[in-house]
Amino acid sequence: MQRDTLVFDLIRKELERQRHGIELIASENFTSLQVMQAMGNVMTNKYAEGYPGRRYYAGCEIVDQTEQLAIDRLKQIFGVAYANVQPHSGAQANAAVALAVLQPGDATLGLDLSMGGHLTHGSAVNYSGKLYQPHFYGVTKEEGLIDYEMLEAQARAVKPKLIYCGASAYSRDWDYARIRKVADEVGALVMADIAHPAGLIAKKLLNSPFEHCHFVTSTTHKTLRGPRGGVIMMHKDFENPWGLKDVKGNIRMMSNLLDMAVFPGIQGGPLQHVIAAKAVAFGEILSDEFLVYQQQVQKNAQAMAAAFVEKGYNIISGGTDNHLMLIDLRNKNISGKKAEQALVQADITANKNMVPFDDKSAFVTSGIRFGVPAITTRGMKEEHMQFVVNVIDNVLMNADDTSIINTVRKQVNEFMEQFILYPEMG
Ligand code: DSN
Repeated sequence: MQRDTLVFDLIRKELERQRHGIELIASENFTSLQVMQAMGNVMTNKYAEGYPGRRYYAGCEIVDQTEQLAIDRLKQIFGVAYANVQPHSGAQANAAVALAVLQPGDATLGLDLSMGGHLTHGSAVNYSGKLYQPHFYGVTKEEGLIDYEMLEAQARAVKPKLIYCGASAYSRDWDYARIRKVADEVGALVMADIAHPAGLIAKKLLNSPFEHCHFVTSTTHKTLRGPRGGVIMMHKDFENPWGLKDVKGNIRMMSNLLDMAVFPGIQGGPLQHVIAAKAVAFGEILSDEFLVYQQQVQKNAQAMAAAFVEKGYNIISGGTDNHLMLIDLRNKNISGKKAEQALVQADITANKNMVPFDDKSAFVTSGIRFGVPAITTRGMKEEHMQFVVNVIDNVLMNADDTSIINTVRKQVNEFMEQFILYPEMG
């Protein structure tokens, strides 16, 4: 077969793009070389429907070992009794929990997407809003903090079967214990989606959801710095509250219902090459080096937030506890859309984002979200955050001036040369 130079040339160009730019999309990161190498392997050729030791195909002895290793390492990272490493993405992990827990039409309660929540927590355009009956809580207008009183009032009013917590654009920590309290009161189960802050939670730099939430889901490619994918965990297994029984008449455990929800519920053959890469990433997360990385993520986010505040930017909630911040650009007279477009011209990538109580649509938005996991992996420290904020500010304040933006792009490209990405790739 002839080498497909067309595609490999594009892959090379993407490497160059990643090398030259400042990557501030809060949900992105750069895997280690060994995580990437583990992903491109012969396990992609293997069908392995089922779970280690109980597959529907022959020849799974080796992939059983990588999947078991991934499960064991993930359990060790978070100190949990149950882990499923097969979800192809965070959205799949969340869909599996919903399938295991809910019946069509059941009420759910999650953080509103426009307030920092996630599509899979009940958005009208997602299965979670179409199959189930979604209700929402928000953040307070004054402080931009989770409105726990609203959450509690909504829970008492709508009696959800499942309460979602976790967000994709919220820079503060969560009070999981408080959510569990009201969940118990109204008979709801709680799912924490920690896709964004999972790496910080893994190293105990943020509150742990595990003892308070029945289910915890995550992606593996954000702060966890692994390959693209999802996982589901439970601190401890428990009998399903609906009395569902197996063929022997035993009440099914939630672990069994979750496994069945992933396969055969919503997925077929697991991506065993990605699971091998997850195992490698989980090994890295167990190291002390990963603690140092996460501590740096937190320090960089705080330094960046302080530099933005200094320049008069309005950060929702006033700062950050984690790896990201959401900025309301209205006092700077530029929309999120225009800011995103201007920044990308300067090789700075970030995403427009609705802010709480936004008066603009999701396509335009009043806000922009910045995250530091990727630039921290590149090797940036607190002292580099001032440069990053200066170039962003220069672009946003001169968004229509092509010549200034071109000058900033050159400064960005030159600056990034000191943070070498994948030197082994030549
Ligand atoms: N797309 C992810 C993010 O950017 O936060 C969430 O799924």
